Order: sequence, then C-alpha cells, then structure tokens
Amino acid sequence: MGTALIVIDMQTDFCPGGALAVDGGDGIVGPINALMAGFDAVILTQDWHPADHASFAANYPGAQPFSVAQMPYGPQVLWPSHCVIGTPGAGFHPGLDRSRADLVIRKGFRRGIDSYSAFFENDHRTPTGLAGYLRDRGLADLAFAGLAHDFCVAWSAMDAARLGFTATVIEAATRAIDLDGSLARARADMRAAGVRQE
Ligand code: VGL
Ligand code: ZN
Repeated sequence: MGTALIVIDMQTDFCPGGALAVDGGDGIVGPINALMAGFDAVILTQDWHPADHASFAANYPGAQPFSVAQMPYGPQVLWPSHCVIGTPGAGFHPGLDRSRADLVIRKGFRRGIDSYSAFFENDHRTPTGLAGYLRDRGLADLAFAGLAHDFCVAWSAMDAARLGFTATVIEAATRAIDLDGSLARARADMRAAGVRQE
C-alpha cells in the first residue's frame, strides 16, 4: 500500500498578506517541505476560482464577507475574493517545494459551486478525479497538510476516510481560519468520520 502526502491549497492568498490570509499560514511551509521525503507520492491542490465565482461576497450586492448564503447544494460561506485564476494570489507560496509534486489538482473552477474538498465539490457528489488517480496508483494511506485546517483540509480528509482511504491530518503542518468555532467542529467531525489527527 502506497503513501501520499496531500498538500492542500498552500497558496499566496491563504498566507499572511493574501486575500484570505490564515494566521501563521506561511509558518507551515518549512514543515511541509520536510515531510515530503517520507511519502511515496506528493500531491498539491490549488484553489482556482473564476472572478465571478458564486462563493465570493463581492458578487452579491451588500453581502458581507464571512456571512453565510443558501446555495442549491446547501449553506455556503461567502468569502473575500481569493485565488482568482491567473492572479499572483492563486500561485503557490514561493517557498513551497513543488519539485516533488506528482500531481497538481485544481478545484473550485466551476462558477456556481465551491469545492473545499480535494475529492468532491461542495455538493458532495461532483468528483474532482483524485480518488481514481490514487486508486490507480495504489496510494491508499493518505496524510493531509496545508490550509485551511477547518475547511479544505478537514473536508478533504473526511471525504478520504468515507471513500475508504486511511486519512491522517498532520496538525503541525496545518493552520485554521477558525470562524465561529469552526476548528473545534471540524476536529469533532473528523474524529466521527474516522480521520486520525496527530
Ligand atoms: C478554502 C475557503 C475558501 C481553504 C478555500 O483552502 O480552506 N477556504 N476557499
Ligand atoms: Zn476558495
């Protein structure tokens, strides 16, 4: 059984100075680079949104960033515009070692639906293709790092566990947005889904 390190959204916009900065986000670049040598494969995800994306507060008159809207697929946080296709903020943190990445998987590129998880869009049904890639390569033991702990890392790890992969979140290599208790909720949800947290 092969092992894979899945590095979630280590992009400029999620690091201090970026459009949706996570506190201490740049502080995990070194630890993530150091982890890479211990895995059979390294996979990077890249949040990749059109400017008119449905998850951006700026696309609704009067909507405040970090408020919650109802979408056809359920509740959705409206975010500051971030990781817009082709902008510097959508690029990887310059310190991240990309040389070991076997695959870069983009997500969130459909205008009408957000995609926190590396496996499914936020409707929990539309696949990104990652599960098939991992199965084809026999990579079944997955570790998750990157940003943000309580959104894209948590949703990815929970989907992995539900799909039958072994899923571990490496706490020393992730940081949270922590919106209204979202980190504590994500930890409890991950525990219930069978995700290891170490
Ligand atoms: C993320 C909010 C919006 C993340 C991405 O990477 O956790 N969070 N888009
Ligand atoms: Zn996003």
